[in-house]
Amino acid sequence: MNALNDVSPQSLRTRITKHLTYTLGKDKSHASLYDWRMAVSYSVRDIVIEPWFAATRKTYEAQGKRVYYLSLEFLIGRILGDAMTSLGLFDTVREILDDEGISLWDVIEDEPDAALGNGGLGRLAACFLESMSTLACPAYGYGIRYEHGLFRQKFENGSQVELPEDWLNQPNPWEFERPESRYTIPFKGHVEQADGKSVWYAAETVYARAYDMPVVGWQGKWANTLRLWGAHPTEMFDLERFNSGDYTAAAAPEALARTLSRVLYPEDTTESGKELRLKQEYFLTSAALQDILRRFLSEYDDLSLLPDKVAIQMNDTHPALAGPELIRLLMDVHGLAWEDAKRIALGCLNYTNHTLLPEALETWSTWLMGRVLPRHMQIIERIDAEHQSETNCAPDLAIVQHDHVHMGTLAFVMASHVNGVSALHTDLMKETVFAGLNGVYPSRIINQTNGVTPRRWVRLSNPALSKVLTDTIGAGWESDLDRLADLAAHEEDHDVRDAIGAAKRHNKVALSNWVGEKMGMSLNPDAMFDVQIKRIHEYKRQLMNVFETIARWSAIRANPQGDWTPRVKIFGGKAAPGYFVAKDIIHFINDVAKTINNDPVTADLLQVVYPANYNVSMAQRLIPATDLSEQISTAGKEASGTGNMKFTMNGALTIGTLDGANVEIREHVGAENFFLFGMTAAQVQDRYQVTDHARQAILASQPLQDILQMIAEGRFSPTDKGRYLPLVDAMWNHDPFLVASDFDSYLACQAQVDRAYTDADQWNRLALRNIAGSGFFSSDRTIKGYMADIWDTKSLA
Ligand code: GL9
Repeated sequence: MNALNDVSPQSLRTRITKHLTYTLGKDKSHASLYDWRMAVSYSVRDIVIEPWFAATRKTYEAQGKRVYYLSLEFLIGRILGDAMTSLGLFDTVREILDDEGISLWDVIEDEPDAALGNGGLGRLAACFLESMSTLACPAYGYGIRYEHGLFRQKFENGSQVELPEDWLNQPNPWEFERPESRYTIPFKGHVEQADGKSVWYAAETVYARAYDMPVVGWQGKWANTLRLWGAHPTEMFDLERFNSGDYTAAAAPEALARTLSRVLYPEDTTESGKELRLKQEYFLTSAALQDILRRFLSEYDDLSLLPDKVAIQMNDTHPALAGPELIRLLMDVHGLAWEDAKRIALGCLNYTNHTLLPEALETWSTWLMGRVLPRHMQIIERIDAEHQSETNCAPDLAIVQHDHVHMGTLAFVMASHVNGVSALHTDLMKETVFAGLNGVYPSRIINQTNGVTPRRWVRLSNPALSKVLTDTIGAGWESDLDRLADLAAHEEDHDVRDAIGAAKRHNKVALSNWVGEKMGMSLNPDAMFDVQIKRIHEYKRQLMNVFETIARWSAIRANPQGDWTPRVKIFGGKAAPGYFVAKDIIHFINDVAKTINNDPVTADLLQVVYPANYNVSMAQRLIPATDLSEQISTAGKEASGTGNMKFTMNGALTIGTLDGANVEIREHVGAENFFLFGMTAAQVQDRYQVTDHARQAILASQPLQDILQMIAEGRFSPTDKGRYLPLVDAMWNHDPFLVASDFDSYLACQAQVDRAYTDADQWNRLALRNIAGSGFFSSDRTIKGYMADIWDTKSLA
């Protein structure tokens, strides 16, 4: 059944008017942009319902396996544009709104971003949900309905300031609240043994209430559910206290319960170690598993069948309590024996690792774990004891070490499959952090290179390029991205190369207009747009990019009449609120931007732009308008990257290191179409053996010495000349991510990029080859890999 069969423009028009009238209670003459957006959203949502129901029906009929994707983060972004794209309703809705004098783009932009994630890990989960629907893979996403998503970023005198994000301050038209789907989540208290059974007497409880969002796939043929849990009090409002005038105390239990789903932790690749975070992790995990078991038992009565019907994916270690929790539910609630419970749990569970950075690997003190989840602490200890005795492993492979539970080890031991997210990352997992576990559980680690959905990241965000693609290779590439390879046959066609260049130029003009409106800067759309957008982190080396910007600025000033390639350097990204080095980097970028943008000598040749509050919607604007994609992390540190893939699909060329998925991107697009620089992961390891690597590299690089000198002199902070002395000192003496050691190689590579850009036709040719080679990076390919190698599930298309 195709959802679009009965969507005529007239019926959609009627639907929108009806929702405006009866759902919003507004007359057209008084309807605000918000009212229109809600009416359009409800109308589009209506159309998703039929494939959504049909998918549920087919899934029950097929009696097949369902996939459950457990993630503390889903970075969805705006939904309306994506849903209209999938359903092919863009033009119809635009015409309807045009007739009312309403701009479709204004309506789309009125929607708040659903920012229930920090960065790549959360956005990957969102792309996966969309691909699972496109592939008709029966699946549920399980997450938390954070009232406040990732903070809003603003700059005050160049420094990051965090403001609360408030997307649920208004109704969310995409969700269905399910008050009847509710589970009790216990915390704390103590465990007693009775008749050989363990009984956990919890001291606190909250309810997890389900909120469902349909996730529609390409062309509306299938829709899965994203089920987000909101925390609600189990204790009723205390009327007696209220009546006696103690209003605050009367509301206290309710407020306390709700804190569980109040905010997303803004940490990215660092560990927070907070009790509330542990409770959030358990809240999601327990609610999801109770829901999974309820659904299973509504269809089957033999729990030993669970691994045949249920595949659970743990997105990083955040839901790693799924192991002990599933064992607990199977034993304490459903009466299974330990051996059976453990075997069944292991058969269902899988774990994806997303980072090797040691500071990001979660641990919880046994004291905290034992206090918040006393029954789980017992189960973890038993899993650990058996793990150690069965594998006879070294003590450093234990789950509990030095009074801390190592969640990576727990997830690994309780998973059928453990996967990395790029070929290099998976190899490094086996060689480094998970070498020992790989030894005792051989062949458990496999690779599934990340991907991104081309529906949102090309078709929706880049209509100009999408038209060129369809005109050139025909329709259908959106759901069969390998077809982009057909572009290669058109490489010699001047018109196709021109069309690709014209689409890029169109997007750059649109971005320039937006920057003009938002920041009052006027950009030169003929300059090369050089973009680095991602979380601000030392290992991602935004600093190296700023240093190159300074070198460029100095060089132009020394010879303003030289043969320069004009560039616009664009940065975007947030720093974790407690990551002070990253916040200094933000301040520094803004100070450098201010200095350079106020220099009339370089004005036509170099501009630096850092729009505040980078998010999914901003990425959708920036990526299609990018000529050069900066993927410059220290080799071995970026597990995969996914922005790198989005840029490639949109015809940007990459300057990058052999890190994460860059390695595979380069293989797919061809080495001659990729600007490579820097040390390999192996060379990085060797370099760390040199104790004064930074000092040596700086002394060998005149440009770097000059840059550090300018910074130390206060050229970018004239009102506070010493502001960046600590940064300069850290460069000479620490430089943990080898900016200095890779700098000259980066500088030389950037000069190569400049030369390449002067030949516009050749650049378009390289862009074409990048697009043609990007088909592999569709998340459809990734999900097919998970279905075949990990979940053992079939498409119900
Ligand atoms: C990350 C990795 O750092 C990225 O390289 C990877 O592409 C994504 C998705 O696999 O996962 N791991 C991680 O903790 N984050 C990632 O982006 N951080 C955030 O999501 C903020």
